[in-house]
Amino acid sequence: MEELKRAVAREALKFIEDDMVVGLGTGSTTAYFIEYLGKLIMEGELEDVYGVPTSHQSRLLAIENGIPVVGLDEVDAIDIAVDGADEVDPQMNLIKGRGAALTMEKIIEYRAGTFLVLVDEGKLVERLGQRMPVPIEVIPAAWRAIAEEIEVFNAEAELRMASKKDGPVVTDNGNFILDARFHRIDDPLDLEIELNNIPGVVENGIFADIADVVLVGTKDGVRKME
Ligand code: ABF
Repeated sequence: MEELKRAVAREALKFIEDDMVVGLGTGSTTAYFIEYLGKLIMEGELEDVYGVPTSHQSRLLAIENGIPVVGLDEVDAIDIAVDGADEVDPQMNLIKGRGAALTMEKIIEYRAGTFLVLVDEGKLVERLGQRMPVPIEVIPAAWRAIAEEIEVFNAEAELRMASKKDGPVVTDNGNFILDARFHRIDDPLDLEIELNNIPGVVENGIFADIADVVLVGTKDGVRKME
């Protein structure tokens, strides 16, 4: 599994050129990409490449690996964003957010000229929601009200806990995460919009129709969906 992640991360480097501003995703697959990208920059193979991190985690990792980082408000545009996903359907709609960084990820990836997704073949599904719940970032005070409201969508939502002792997971933005299991997601784009219409919802982990290229690590090599 780790080898598949490394293989897609290596393949992703082919998309990066001098003078690019690169959105840096979160998670274990992207961590390899950040490591390899840092190496190319440090060795002088790539020049004037800047990273825009999607989380504290990816920011620290980028700094550690020698990638100059800038904030979203310091750049005119993002050329490419590279990130993992939890599920990918045949139309390249995604579920993301296991790392609780979905809001910043969506802000950056939506704005990127190219959004490149890195997954292993175990993430491919026929229909979104088949295996993974949809993470929803919510204003803390509203978590219970929103969890109840989500039932209207024929789903059950659970507050994500760090542990019993440490309490709920708190995002980089100071919010909570609800994990919502939907019995069936027929129209990802429609559900993405509907969920964001609930007051108190900051963002949800359905990324419908924004991926441009998906690199899939398989035992027989890296496959490209676009
Ligand atoms: C982040 O990392 C998330 O949006 C997604 O949930 C997760 C994928 O992580 P991994 O590559 O470790 O499976 O991008």
